[in-house]
Amino acid sequence: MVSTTEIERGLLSDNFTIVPRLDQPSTYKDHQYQGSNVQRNDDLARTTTLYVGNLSFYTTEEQMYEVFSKAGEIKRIIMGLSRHTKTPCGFCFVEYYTHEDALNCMKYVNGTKLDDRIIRTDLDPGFKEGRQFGRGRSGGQVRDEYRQEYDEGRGGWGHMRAKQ
Ligand code: GTA
Repeated sequence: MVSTTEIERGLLSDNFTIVPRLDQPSTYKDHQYQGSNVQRNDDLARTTTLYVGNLSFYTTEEQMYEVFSKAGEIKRIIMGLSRHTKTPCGFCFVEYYTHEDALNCMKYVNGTKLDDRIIRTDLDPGFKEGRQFGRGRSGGQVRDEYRQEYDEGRGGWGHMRAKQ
């Protein structure tokens, strides 16, 4: 049974599936991460960094500060940029000062709406220079290469669909 609170907090995606276990890291693994699985789990258990996805290309750093400071004091925000144009491409990394604040963000900010989009946060083992750039062929995120639906906030059609 879906509660009103879940709908109000934006925990439901457009097709009404409940986003599961919002306070847990996803199964995402960065294929460029250099350490072992043990090291990665250790990093995640202490991390102060979150990856934030499903952002509109038009959402500003100022808006992010406003939303993410609800979970704790922010150390820095690193905007995700197109490798080619160096313009925002729909993700960012948020660093807090404490692990507890990062966990609070997973609990209370993950799944809420920003610019009418449900944002997804994921605990991240830590930012390294270069990770701020999209890895898709078009310069943006890989997921936007394969996207089949039109998404106005993320540049319209996915790159491969646009080429068809
Ligand atoms: N902590 O969930 C995440 C996450 N994501 C999605 C990206 N990053 C993340 N970090 C955390 N959690 O620093 C980070 C990356 C990098 C930056 C940009 O954001 O570590 P990217 O999105 O451009 O590239 O990264 P990434 O992450 O290397 O892409 P990946 O994992 O290959 O693919 C993303 C999605 O694209 C897949 O889940 C899938 O839905 C789709 N996809 C990929 N390949 C295919 C394919 N062949 N066919 C169909 N769909 C595909």
